[in-house]
Amino acid sequence: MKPSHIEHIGIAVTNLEASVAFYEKVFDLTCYKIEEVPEQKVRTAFFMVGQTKLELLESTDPEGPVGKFIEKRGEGVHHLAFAVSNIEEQLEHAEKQGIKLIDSRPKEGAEGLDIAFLHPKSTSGVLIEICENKKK
Ligand code: CMX
Repeated sequence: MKPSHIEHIGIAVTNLEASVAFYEKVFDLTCYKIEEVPEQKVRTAFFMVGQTKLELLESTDPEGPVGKFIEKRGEGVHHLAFAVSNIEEQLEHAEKQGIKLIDSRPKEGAEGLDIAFLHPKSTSGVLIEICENKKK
């Protein structure tokens, strides 16, 4: 699998509005969108830093992935997302290489992307999302 670029960096936060204000005030960045993703049990906020996208993630359910992450580790970097082509093929390829998949098939994520996660236990401790924009 060869990603074309880092699509975004996901950061878990406890209070989305407070964190948006932090990035806007301290770094003079502009939040261009806030979107809830019910399937992932999160509300998200997006910024561009040059060509790199930051995704802030606030949990909407303590039992969701970000809720559990914050409970265990507190706020911080949550995942790295790689942009790929042919996401289904990439998942198949990763599985053949012995990578544990969290999602064996893509789901719909924020910004209309098809997304799937690889388990951090088989990726050196980093939760990796692969994603594809099929609408462009
Ligand atoms: N990064 C690195 N390690 C992580 C992690 C993360 N974000 N989240 C959990 N882990 C670690 C746990 O600490 C645990 O480690 P230890 O066993 O050493 O304590 C280990 O992974 C296993 O966790 P688990 O028992 O399998 O399961 P959890 O219930 O904690 O779930 C995970 C972990 C990654 C499977 C779950 O968070 C998941 O399915 N994530 C994918 C979906 C997601 O994260 N969605 C939110 C973002 C959506 C978006 O971007 O829109």
